[in-house]
Formats: sequence, structure tokens, C-alpha cells
Amino acid sequence: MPTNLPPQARVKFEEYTQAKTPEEKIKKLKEFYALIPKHKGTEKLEKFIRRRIAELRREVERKRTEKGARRLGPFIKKKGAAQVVLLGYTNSGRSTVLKLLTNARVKISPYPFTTSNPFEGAMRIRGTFIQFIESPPLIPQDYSAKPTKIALALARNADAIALVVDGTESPVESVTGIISLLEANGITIGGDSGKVTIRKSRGISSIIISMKGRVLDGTEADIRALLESYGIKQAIVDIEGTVTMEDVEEAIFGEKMRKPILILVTKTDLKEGMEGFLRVKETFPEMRVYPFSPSNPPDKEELGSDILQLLGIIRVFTKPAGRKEPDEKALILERGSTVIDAAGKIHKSFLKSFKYAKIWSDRLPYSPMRVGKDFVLEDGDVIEIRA
Ligand SMILES: Nc1nc2c(ncn2[C@@H]2O[C@H](COP(=O)(O)OP(=O)(O)OP(=O)(O)O)[C@@H](O)[C@H]2O)c(=O)[nH]1
Ligand SMILES: [Mg+2]
Repeated sequence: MPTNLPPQARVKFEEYTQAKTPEEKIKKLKEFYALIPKHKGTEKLEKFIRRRIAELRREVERKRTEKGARRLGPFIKKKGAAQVVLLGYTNSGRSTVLKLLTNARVKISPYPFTTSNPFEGAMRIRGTFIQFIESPPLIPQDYSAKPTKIALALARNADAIALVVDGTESPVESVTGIISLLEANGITIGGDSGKVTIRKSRGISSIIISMKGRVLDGTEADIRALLESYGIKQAIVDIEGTVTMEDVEEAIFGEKMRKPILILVTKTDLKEGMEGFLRVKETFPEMRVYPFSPSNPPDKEELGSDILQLLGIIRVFTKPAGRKEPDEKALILERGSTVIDAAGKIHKSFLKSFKYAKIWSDRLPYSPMRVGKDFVLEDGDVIEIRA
């Protein structure tokens, strides 16, 4: 440890070494981190703290899921581009949603507690599919009940959460109730496709903020101040979609804990249900809310691409040189991926031999367009690599 630490920092480090639980250790480490002076001599220390916090976070997460997995039955292995868990109270229509979106042969009944074990289905969309899981119901009267625990474990493991609420049964209260239950259990939900990326770089002289979205509860000055409080003075901060200051702070530690969420309001074929849907939409303008009924289910392609967008995922269609049509199966990439990222995914050897790529897309002034390796791809692009 560097010898020039201020006394408060030393006290904090002491508290950290005494801490018993990983949660407490994380807290102390964060406080300690904020107290240490940031300069060349403390770089290693900073790195160590960040790595340690990340490890501790994984430990907390592992403990949670392991507990869940051991006691609460099987986990459902991820398949497809994304795993989305359907969460809701009993009789809210989870099975009906699953059946209509995925053709899973699940039992639907007017009686409560029909689904007691997780049930999965795949929703095909262009180039890939999305895996939906019906969780056992959340029990509002008893949140410590076994089905609720299984549901929470599934939610932690999923990429996104779809709340299924009955439009005829106080849907606004259901949404609020479920969200606070999730938050109370350490699952922070995000309203939109927010993503914060912080790249520290010595090559620049200040903090550069690239704002491609918005911060709900802060300004660019707040972001700068937050980064500086952690001793970060040279960095590029990318903000995409809607994020909060907490997401920015999370990104400083290199982790993203937020679960994207969407809301399906069922029984909108009934007048009351439709009224319920409108109330939910009005109450949660930041969220994606869809009306649902068997006679008028959401369009799968649209819902699917909304989910991918929410998760910051894009589909890129590769076309081997000389072939007319691109592959039907999409390459699944993170938003912001470039041509060379895609090339490397197709084949490692392209990383070295890459010459240029051709892109077909309606968004371009003409197609195909010849581009270099740093060209940023978008959902639906067709790409041909020349090496
Ligand atoms: N009118 C109407 N009825 C629906 C709709 N969705 C579900 N239902 C009915 O609501 C009841 C419960 O539906 P399920 O899909 O089994 O509900 P669930 O959430 O899976 O319920 P459990 O698994 O038992 O907890 C059934 O009688 C369905 O037919 C809808 O959009 N409109
Ligand atoms: Mg069910």
C-alpha cells in the first residue's frame, strides 16, 4: 500500500479488512476508494480495488443464484439471442402469453397456480430467436413463498424481465408492487435501453462525454464530477439510451447490474383490461408497455426487435463472397460493434487478413457500400468481408 494515504483512508481500509460479508466489504472498499489520492503511485492500488469489488460482486451474485439453484430446482440454460423471464401474479396470463408468442405447449387454466415449474419457449424472429421463460407466480401476500423465490432466481439469471399484469386487476398497483419486490431483492430495473461505457485513456487530456442518449437524474457536469470523485480525469464516456447516475457509477466499476424491463398488460380484449393498459402506459411513460390479448397479440418481429434494442443487441447478416443471399442465421453482436468485430466473430483469421467489407442496408445512401474495419454496424445490416 502506498505510504502517503490520508488518515481517513487508512481508517476505512482497516474497516474493510474487518468486514465479514462480501456486501459489507464492497461498501467499505467503495468508501476507501473515494478517499485515496489518485496519482501514478496509487494506480496499482486503484486497479486492485476495482478488481476486488468486481470479484466481490460476482461472489454476491453467485451466492444468490447458487442458493436459488440448489434449493429451487433447475435453471434454464440460455438459448438464442436473449432470455426473457415472464413474471407476474397467478392468473395474470403468463401461460397465455408464452403459448401465443412461442407455441410452447403449456397449460392455460382459469384456476390459479397452474404453472408451478418454469416453462420455456422460443419466439422466432428474423435471423434468431428469443427464449421466453414462464416463471412460477409471484405471491403478493407472501413474498417469501417458494414460487416467488424461484421467480426471483429466474429473474436474476435472465437478460430481461417481462412483467405480465392482468389489465382487469389493478395493473398499476401490480407493476409498482412487482418492481419494488425486485428492487428489494437486489434486482434493479431499467426503463430503457441504457448503456454506459467508460474507457479510460491516457491519450486524451480530459473527460469526453459522448451523449447519444440521456441521463435521467443528472447533467454532463454531474458525470464529470462523479468521475473526478473517483479520480478519473481522462476518459471517454459513452451514454446510449436512457440511464441514471447510478448506471454511470456502476460503469466506473466496470459492471452493469440493471435488468431491462417491459410490461405486457393482458386481457385487453375486455373493456376493463384496455382501460387498465391505458392507465399503466400513462403511469409509466418511460417504460415499454404492450397491450395483450389472444385475439390481438403483439407482433413478434416488433416485440423481438424491441427486446434486442432494450438489451443493446444487433443482428448482422453475413454474406460469403460470391453468394447472392446472406445467411439466414444472424450474427448476434453488441450495439456499437464494428466491421472488424463482426469479422473476428466469423473467423479469427479475418482479424489479420481483413481488407475491406461491403455493407448492404436501407439506411445507407447506396448499397453495397465499401467500408473499412471501424465502420459501426446496425441491426439488419448485411455484410460481406473481403480478405
Ligand atoms: N379474456 C382474456 N382472458 C385471458 C387473457 N389472458 C389470459 N386469460 C385467461 O386468464 C386465465 C389465466 O391464464 P393463464 O395464462 O393460465 O395465467 P397464468 O399467469 O399462467 O396463471 P398460473 O400459471 O395459474 O399462475 C385463463 O382462464 C386464461 O384463458 C386475455 O388476454 N384475455
Ligand atoms: Mg401459467
